[in-house]
Amino acid sequence: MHPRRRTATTLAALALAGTTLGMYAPSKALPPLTWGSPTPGAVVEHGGDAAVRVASRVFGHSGRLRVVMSDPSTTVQLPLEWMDVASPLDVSYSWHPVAGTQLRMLSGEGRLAHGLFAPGSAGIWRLQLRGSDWSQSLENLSVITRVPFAEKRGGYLNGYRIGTYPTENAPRGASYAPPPGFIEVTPENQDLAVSEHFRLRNFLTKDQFSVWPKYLALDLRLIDKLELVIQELNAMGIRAEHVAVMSGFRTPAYNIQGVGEGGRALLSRHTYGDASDVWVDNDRDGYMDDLNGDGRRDTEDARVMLRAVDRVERRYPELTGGAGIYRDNGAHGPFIHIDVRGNPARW
Ligand SMILES: [Ca+2]
Ligand SMILES: [Ca+2]
Repeated sequence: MHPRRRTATTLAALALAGTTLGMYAPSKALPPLTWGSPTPGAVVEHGGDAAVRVASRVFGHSGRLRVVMSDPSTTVQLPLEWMDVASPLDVSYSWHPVAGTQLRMLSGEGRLAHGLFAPGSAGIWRLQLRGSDWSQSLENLSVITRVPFAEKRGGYLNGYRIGTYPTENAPRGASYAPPPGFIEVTPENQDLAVSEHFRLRNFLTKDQFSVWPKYLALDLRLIDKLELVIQELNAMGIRAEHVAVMSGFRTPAYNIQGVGEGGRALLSRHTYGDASDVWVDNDRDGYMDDLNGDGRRDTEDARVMLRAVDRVERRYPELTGGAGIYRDNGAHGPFIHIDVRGNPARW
């Protein structure tokens, strides 16, 4: 037995030298590797002692994210902190499908010394790590491998209508370039928690109700921001336990139905999976709650949420985006649009 000790090493330093690491997604600008305090719930036990834990920043600024996004067969952005492991390079890993994911191939394992690579097919996975005399499953975090955007054919992906992005032939890297891929959502995995308060199905386009699987573009920065808004509201003394999502991801095919007369933008952030129309709905009656306590439920309550958005953006400029107040009409109650487009916009 090796003596118990704490090695301040990471998978990043050991196996992913030279690659960028950070929260959300590989394509984003990333902060330097830091040692944050552990997020409650982030430590995973194995027989009483955790051998490894996921770096707290994986759980977002809010500490409430529960998934990591990746693409098949690519390096997973998952910095690990070793607690009591003499030589993490000897650790092997395996991916275990969860929530209805089909195991389509046998590429779901490897050695960390070669890097941590995502499974070769789309799905939702749990990571298990194994040393010479221990193993540990990361139960509180799922890794989602997306279906690559290139698998969309003629506006459809596996029978699900997505439509066409106006920028599909534009240069890559632009903020309005198409999303890198789509989450495959099935009846079995639609309730997967992407964070403490939100599930995959909350963000699905509201059409093609009988078509499965469905496909979803989702930017985890949006989820992190929504969780931070909930935290900020509670810090302001306004109870926020449940936030209803009226609209999250909208396929281009669905979105274009409301362009012009419907007031939607052709390049709506909703089609990129980084926008949402939401309200606080603690009583779950489908209508904005009275957040300012004036006995009415109207745009003033949405403005309370806007104040929380402003405060979140001041603290985390990288989550800056659009926010707009909408009044009730015959089809919906008052709500606020929140996105993470990268530049400030208010309406
Ligand atoms: Ca309500
Ligand atoms: Ca009110």
